[in-house]
Amino acid sequence: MFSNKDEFKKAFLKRLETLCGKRFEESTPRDQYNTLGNMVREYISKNWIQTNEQNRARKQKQVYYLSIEFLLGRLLGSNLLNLGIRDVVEEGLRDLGICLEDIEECEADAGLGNGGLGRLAACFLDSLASLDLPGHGCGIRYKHGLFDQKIVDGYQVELPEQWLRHGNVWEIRKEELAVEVNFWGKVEISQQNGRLTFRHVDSEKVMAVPYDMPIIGYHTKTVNTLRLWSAEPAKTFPVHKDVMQYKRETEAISEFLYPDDTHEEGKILRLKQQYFLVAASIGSIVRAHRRQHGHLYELHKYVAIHVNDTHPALAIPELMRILLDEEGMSWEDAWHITTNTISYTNHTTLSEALEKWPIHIFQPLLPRIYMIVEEINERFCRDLWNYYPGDWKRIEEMAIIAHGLVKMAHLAIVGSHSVNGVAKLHTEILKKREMRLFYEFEPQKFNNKTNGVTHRRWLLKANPELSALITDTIGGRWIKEPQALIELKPYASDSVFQQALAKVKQQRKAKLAKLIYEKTGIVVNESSIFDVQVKRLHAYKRQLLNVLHIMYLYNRLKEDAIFSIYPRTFIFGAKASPGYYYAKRIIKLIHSIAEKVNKDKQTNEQLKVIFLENYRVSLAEEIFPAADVSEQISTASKEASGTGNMKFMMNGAITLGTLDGANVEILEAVGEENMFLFGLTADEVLSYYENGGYRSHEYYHHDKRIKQVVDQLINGFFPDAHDHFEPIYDSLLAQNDEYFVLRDFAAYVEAQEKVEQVYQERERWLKMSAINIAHSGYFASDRTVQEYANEIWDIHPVK
Ligand code: NBG
Repeated sequence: MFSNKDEFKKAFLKRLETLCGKRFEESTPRDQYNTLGNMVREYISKNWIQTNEQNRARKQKQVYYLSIEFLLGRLLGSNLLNLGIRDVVEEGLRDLGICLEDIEECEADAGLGNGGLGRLAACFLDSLASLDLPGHGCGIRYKHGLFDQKIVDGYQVELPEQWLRHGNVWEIRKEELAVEVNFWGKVEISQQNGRLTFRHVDSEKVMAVPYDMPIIGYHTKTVNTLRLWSAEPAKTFPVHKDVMQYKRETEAISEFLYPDDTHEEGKILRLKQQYFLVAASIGSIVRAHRRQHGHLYELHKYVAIHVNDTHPALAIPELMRILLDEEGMSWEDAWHITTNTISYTNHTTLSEALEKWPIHIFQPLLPRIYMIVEEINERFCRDLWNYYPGDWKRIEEMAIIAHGLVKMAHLAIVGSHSVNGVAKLHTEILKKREMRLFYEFEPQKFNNKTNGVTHRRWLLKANPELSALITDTIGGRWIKEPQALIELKPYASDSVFQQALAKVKQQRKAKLAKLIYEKTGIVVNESSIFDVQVKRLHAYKRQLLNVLHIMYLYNRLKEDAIFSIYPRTFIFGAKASPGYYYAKRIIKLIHSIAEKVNKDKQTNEQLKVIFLENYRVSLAEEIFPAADVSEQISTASKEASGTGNMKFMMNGAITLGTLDGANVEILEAVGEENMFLFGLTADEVLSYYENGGYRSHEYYHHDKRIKQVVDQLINGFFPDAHDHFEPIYDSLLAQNDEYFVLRDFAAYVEAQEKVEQVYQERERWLKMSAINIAHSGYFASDRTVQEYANEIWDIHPVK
């Protein structure tokens, strides 16, 4: 479409006039953003159509990644980058007096996810397209993504997010491809030719309308599709219902993203969302397949359906329903096809996150689906009985339906051919504990796929300064093959490289410092250690441990005249689920300590605490490149993988962490001397949980530092907090500190002292940093997705 900047400028100006109906001189940055977005979409439309046609023509096996969340962030920058036109566009715009980064700022983050799980789905889409793999996303087009966070007097306030307010240039509404989804009603059973037939009647219909977004691969012609479904009233309104109420209830299905990834809500609207996603996605997958093949007997040879956590696990009974009721297949055939089509990833072992639906909610809403789940359960229990005759206890524990509940994880395991965890340690915990009985029954299903992140967004786009240095040093092969980053290793001790690395880090710290000043009015010392913890706020992630350590440092600086520290800036970013009161108090605590430390003339040269409001993908892209220290301090065994740890590593930050999730594999990659490890191991934690033996009181009484900081939570040290931190105090003492914060405190302080010491040994630190970058290629999602493609989905690149 344009091969140089002059062509681009011409096309841009022309497009702007036709699209916005005004001259360039009168255009706003948003007009310019929209123009550019439209140009990109137009630019890729041919490849998009061709990708689809080619997949059809070659009857290529495709994967559909079903996920209730896709945390995409902004798309303009990454699309320009993947298309290889970012530089031309940037230069052309500069000629016109426009800064590309300013235009990018006009784009709202597509925040259709909570955290790790949703962002992983977005990284996978980028990798699928970039590897020319035929793989598409299916999700929900929430009108409001994850809430916007405002901090008022140190407290979190949630505002509805409005990403669609100015429209979405990337989507195309495809009304003609709408799918009808049925809720409520009843099942009519009749006999036909000696066969039972089932009809779902008197249902309430909802129209699922797809909005397709192109997923553009890096320097390739592949353009895959993310199909997001929006809920609308069906053509025929239900007769028995008030029209306005029907409209409201229907639209509510795709109105909001549930803002919690670690708690199962058990709300009917959530179940509606799940079935809506599944029925719409499978409806359209099956329609396309039928059109091509005429029948569904070989579906599993052409289609893989991946269930991202249990939220879309109803894909199993829904596919069974179609094969049984619409295609008239036998149960055995339908089950063979279904289980060979579907695969499932588990993303957490937190028991409070495991979905269990009460029958009294499930059955009336989805009567036919419930019948099928019952039948799956009955047949499964019969198999178990044959395998473990008489072992009632085991069968009861493994049943899909038990004690009035439908257990979604059990359904997902039984109905799929592959079950995977997201890091080695996590998968081992699934096999040995959480899913032990299922592993014993069908060990061949279980496998590990260690997470990864797209280095294109998290390094190439987020950190052009470091990317340029890497390419100058080892050439550009790493961009297509991230594992080639290992070629940096010989340069880790090279002083010229180290100086250059130090320089780019400094640039990005200065940039973040500027942003911090703009957002908070606080001036941070650009040569202090940037020590960062950004992630959702959750007790198991232990932001509290970080805060207690800051309080300890503050106390010592105040009380010990000869104590001093290397200047440090502690940076936090975290949203708390709106109903998670404990987490919200931790946010307040971070603000209270920040207030004290930042205002105290005696300490604020050495210590600063920053909370960056409204942490999200676009903000993360500014933070990772500027970090020196990556805080990954969850209670061992609790963090399934973590993916922030990988983004930090890629940007040369050093991990300060526990042996949890993928930290274990980062350690395997870089070695102990290139990380700061501390704390209980997963085995130790799990053994405490099983056998008892931990008394947090002992740590409180025996360590003066601990006693002091814990007491400060309630003794008036934070005058603005009143009794607000009492629940935190109680969690540590009265409730025996479920997450071992006090147990790991001393080890954490020691590890932090080591951080400070090593940071001052500049060459050593820079070497560590370089080694981390060099080994980060393994944690690129291209590797992860390639493993899924080879070992689970059996899909192959289409060139
Ligand atoms: C999260 C885990 C993270 C993991 C991501 C992606 C959920 C339910 N789980 O540790 O907590 O990195 O999934 O796998 O969001």
